[in-house]
Amino acid sequence: MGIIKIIQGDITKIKVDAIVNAANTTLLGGGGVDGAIHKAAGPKLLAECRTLHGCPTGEAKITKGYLLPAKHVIHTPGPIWHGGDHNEAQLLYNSYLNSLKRAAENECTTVAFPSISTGVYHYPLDQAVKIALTTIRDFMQTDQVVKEVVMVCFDVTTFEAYQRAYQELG
Ligand code: AR6
Repeated sequence: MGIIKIIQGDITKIKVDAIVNAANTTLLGGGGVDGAIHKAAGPKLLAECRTLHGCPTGEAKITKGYLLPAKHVIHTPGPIWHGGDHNEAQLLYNSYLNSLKRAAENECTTVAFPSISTGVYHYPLDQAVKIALTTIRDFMQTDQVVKEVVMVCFDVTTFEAYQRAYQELG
């Protein structure tokens, strides 16, 4: 059984086995955390991403971390919020679960996540936070590889939402 930590910070600065990127289905970069990760990792990350030929929403693909302190980047496109009746909850669950599966397959014991889909993709924060924390907790209850997951919240509103939900989780 691993531990979950919640911090406020910049995921590009975190030294873990894998950081997760809230990507889009092209895997060719964008704004937000995706842009920050590509900028910090350098152009070799984009070159490797080009070989992956995109990724469906909710799936996850792994690359090296290049100039990042993290050894790997796990890229997952979360769902775009379309009101809640377009399978968004299942797809967000899939993004967390498949990212954790990629981490475990690649012997990553420490993993850092951003708050997937709650930026440009407009997933309601309080709903996304519950899915994130329960999926991570449930995965670590049975998985033997992933020992520590850090939720890296960029802004204080996101940080407080994760802290609140974490306390409610018990
Ligand atoms: N470290 C940690 N979290 C960050 C950082 C950072 N350096 N920068 C931003 N965030 P978003 P999405 C937070 O929009 O909603 C991209 O263009 C941010 O404050 O990055 O999944 C992709 O290419 C927010 O809390 O991702 C896609 O097209 C969270 O990360 C699209 O955005 C997610 O915000 C994906 O949208």
